[in-house]
Amino acid sequence: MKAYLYDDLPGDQRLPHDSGKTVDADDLTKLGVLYYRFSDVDGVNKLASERGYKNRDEITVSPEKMGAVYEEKVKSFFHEHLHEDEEIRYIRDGYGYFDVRNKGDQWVRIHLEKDDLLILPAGIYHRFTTDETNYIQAMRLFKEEPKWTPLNRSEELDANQYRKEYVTSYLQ
Ligand code: KMT
Ligand code: NI
Repeated sequence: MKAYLYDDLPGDQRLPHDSGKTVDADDLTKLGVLYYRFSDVDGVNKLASERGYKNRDEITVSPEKMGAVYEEKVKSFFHEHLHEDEEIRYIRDGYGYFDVRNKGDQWVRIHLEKDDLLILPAGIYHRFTTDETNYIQAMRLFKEEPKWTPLNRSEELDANQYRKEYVTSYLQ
C-alpha cells in the first residue's frame, strides 16, 4: 500500500497522479479508512466474522475478463460515490487505486496490491480505478443486507443520514 495526495492534473485516471505528498496509514485511520495485510484468507475470515460479514464474491477487472465493456466499467467505477454500508476489498492479485476524500475535500490516492485489504467506512466519498497494468482481482465482502449501491455525489446526498454520520465522526 502506498498513499499520497492526488495531483489533480489532467491525464488518464490509471496513471499514478502522484503529487509527491505522502499520506500514511495513521492519516487514513483518521478518515475511518482501515488498512490491513493478510498473506492468506484465514485472517480475512476472522476479520469478516468479527465485523458481521457473511457473504463475498470475487471480481476480476481486466480487458481479458470483461472484453469490450472494460473501458466503460473502469470509467463507471471512477464516478465519485458513497455507500450506506462499509466497503471491504481484499486484493488477491494485481493492482488498483482507491481514491478517498480527505478533510479538505482533496483526493487521497491509495495504491493497493496483492494481500492488501481496505475498509472504507459508510458515507465516505470515494472512487476506484485499475492502474496502468489494467488488471486486478479482488474479493468483495458483504453483510447480509448489502446497502452498498453506489450513490453518486450530489448536494442532496450531503443530507443523507449515513453521510452526515460520517462527517460528524471523521471530518469535524
Ligand atoms: C468498487 O467498489 O468500485 C469495486 O468494486 C471495483 C472493483 S473491486 C477492486
Ligand atoms: Ni464504492
